[in-house]
Amino acid sequence: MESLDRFDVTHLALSVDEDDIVTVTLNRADKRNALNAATIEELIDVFSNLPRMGARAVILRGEGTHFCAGLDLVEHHREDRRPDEFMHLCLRWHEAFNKMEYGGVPIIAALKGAVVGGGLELASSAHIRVADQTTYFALPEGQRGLFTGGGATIRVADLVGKARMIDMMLTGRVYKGEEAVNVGLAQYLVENSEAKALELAREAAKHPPLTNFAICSAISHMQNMSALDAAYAEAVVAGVVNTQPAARGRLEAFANKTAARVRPE
Ligand code: 1HE
Repeated sequence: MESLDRFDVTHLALSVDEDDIVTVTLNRADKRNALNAATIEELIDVFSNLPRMGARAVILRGEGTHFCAGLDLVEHHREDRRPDEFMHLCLRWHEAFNKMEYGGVPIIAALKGAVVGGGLELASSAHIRVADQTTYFALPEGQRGLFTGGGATIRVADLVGKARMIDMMLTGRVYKGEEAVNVGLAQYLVENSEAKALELAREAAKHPPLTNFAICSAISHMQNMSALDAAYAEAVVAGVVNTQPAARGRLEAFANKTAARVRPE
């Protein structure tokens, strides 16, 4: 893939491995990776460009012991923003997170420690969430006198349902461990979330990019449509993806009985 040198980042750290799997690290450990306005701009830049630069999958992680403490509350306090200023800031958050969710490249969030407030909004924009035993999820906006502004009303409500989200916001309820998996906040609970995220990324990266593009954009788009339009859009996407040259060899292998069969472990 293209070199990552083109990115001018200070709050994020970027690296790529030999399989074109990119690791995006939230790099403000001393601030528990709180999301200031500058970090959001870096996320927009990175996730607007990574898909067309040839990234096959992305691991999203945090430096230090916490994934992300959400909105930079100190910056927000210092800036003393007007309503219109904060609204515009939220639109930048949405820009970043929409680039992630709809960008067409699998993003796997390797979680640990706090995944709270805007940190949960960020994590819920990834396609897969992997938690470890230290990971906990919360929406502490209520206790800060705030409201979610980075898409939680859409994505967190999608993951856990409206009633649980309202409970999290009204009562400060914290989810962790198996319970977090059971309510849909994470898909995996493991000893080492970063190792597992990399394993999952390698698995996903074996697919043709066009197939992953469909999985990591079309499903989200279709959820925004009526069932009738979604069915039509699905047929169009499948028309393109399911006839791609990259699928032919795989179909031939199945027909020749050389391809792996689908079996439980
Ligand atoms: C921060 C932030 C932050 C830490 N903004 N600076 N999110 C929250 O309500 C969560 C707020 N944070 C915490 O509850 C705790 O910091 C943690 C549980 C995440 C970590 O605790 P701990 O004991 O490891 O760290 P700490 O001592 O609290 O903080 C260490 C430093 O990180 C300290 O800075 P320092 O300069 O005094 O060393 C903290 O100020 C800084 N820090 N979290 C700014 N969030 C689009 S709307 C979204 C709305 C929301 O996200 S609201 C939820 C906000």
